[in-house]
Amino acid sequence: MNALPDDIRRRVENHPCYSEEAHHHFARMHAAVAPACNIQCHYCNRKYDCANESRPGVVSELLTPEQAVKKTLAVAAAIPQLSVLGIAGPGDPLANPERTFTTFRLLAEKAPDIKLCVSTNGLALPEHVEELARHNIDHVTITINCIDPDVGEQIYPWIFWKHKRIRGRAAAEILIEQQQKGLEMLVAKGILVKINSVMIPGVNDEHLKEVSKLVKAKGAFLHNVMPLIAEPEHGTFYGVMGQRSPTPAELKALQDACEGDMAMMRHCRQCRADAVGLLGEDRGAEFTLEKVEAMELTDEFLAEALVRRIALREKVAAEREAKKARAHAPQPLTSVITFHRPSKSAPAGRPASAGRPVLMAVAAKGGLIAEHFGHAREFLVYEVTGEGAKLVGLRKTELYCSGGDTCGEAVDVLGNTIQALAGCEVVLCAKIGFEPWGRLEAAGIQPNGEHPMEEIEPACVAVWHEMLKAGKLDAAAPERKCA
Ligand code: CLF
Ligand code: SF4
Repeated sequence: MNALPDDIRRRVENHPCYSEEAHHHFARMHAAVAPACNIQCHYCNRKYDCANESRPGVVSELLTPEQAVKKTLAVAAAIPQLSVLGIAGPGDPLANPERTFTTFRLLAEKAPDIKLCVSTNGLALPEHVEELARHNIDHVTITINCIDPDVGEQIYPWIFWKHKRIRGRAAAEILIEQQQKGLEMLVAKGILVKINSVMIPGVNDEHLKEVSKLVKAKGAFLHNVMPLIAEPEHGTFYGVMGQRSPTPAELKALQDACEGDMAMMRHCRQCRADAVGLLGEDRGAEFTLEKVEAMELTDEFLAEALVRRIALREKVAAEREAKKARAHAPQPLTSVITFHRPSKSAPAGRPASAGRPVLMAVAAKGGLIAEHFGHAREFLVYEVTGEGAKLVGLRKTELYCSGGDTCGEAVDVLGNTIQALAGCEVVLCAKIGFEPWGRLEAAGIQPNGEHPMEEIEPACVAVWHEMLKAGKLDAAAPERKCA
């Protein structure tokens, strides 16, 4: 993510979606209280539910506001990293205003330290901006996929507007107008606005560059371009029609192109509307309605939980300060790496940036290289140069190793994991077994287990310098062999 102005950085520093750094330390949960939607998107089918499916619009249980608040308090007691309650569906929160705002009001009474967040398609946004501000909602996401109705009519078959169903271009025109008006009103109120856009190849991919420029000009501070998820089994229009999703390389190219204009979010996990936990680590199954209903949450218990959350936030703040101090401390002459500064270890007469950028995949946990290769469900992808390492994406994988009896069946899953890492030249992890090491090497990806429990960015830069010294960065990135 680009550097944010200080005042905004302070407002988002504990929000796992709005701050890339925060997502290593803080958790969010979604309360699935909003069943109805006032539009139809061609990529949505809210009926489909699979516990392994991570996609907006998907939930296992719909909650009443009271149930949602009890669940949030139970989660906040068990997961002290919880800093945000978001309402993101399964329909549109502002098409269910009563349920949405009742949830926010009840939670603010019981746990005022939890930030409130809402994600909307924007159709009903202008009429609710006042109420959002009244409820102290400081973070609003609007999904904006287009600013041209000709593009919009290919994404939205209809909207429900003023008691009527409106179709085609006219529907897209109204939706776009409402989204833009809502954005302007939120910015005027000082509410932080993030824009989510779904990249749909051949439909709005090129167009999203214009969207990015316009929303930035209007005061949105962060843009999250997400890949379309479309599989026939989801039963969505795009899934059934065979509309393809973008490749990781296409997504990165578009995000890079938009980045010239505004800060880009690169760590989105495209959460379910009932997601719970750190991004990328869904713990929803621990907090089913049945389990939550059986819990007794006394005032004393909740007060102790609040103390734990505050202690954790103070600890994270102190760790971040220490990390910042380390990054700015003078480096010994023998130092091998510097982060975000030119390296003193680059060969004489050659600037540290002489080599080309390298994509490195990292099996991460809590901002460290702390995950075993075989246990990683996702890899963060960094673009690394001599000056620093920048998060540019995320690759989800099936779990390669679940231990015990399944080990013998894991070969194809490993092949899929290697496919998912396409374009990466190095994979850093805490530990890796003999077989995956060999398969990765054969596919042209260098495994590296030499930086366990180290901070990600400095370790990546150190590996980059080793590659530079070994003369591996003189030529273009090698063609990947088949996994
Ligand atoms: Fe939820 Fe969205 Fe708030 Fe986050 S999710 S309402 S801003 S608390 Fe975050 Fe999930 Fe991506 Fe959304 S990772 S899908 S951006
Ligand atoms: Fe589905 Fe959200 Fe689109 Fe409504 S706005 S149709 S819930 S993706």
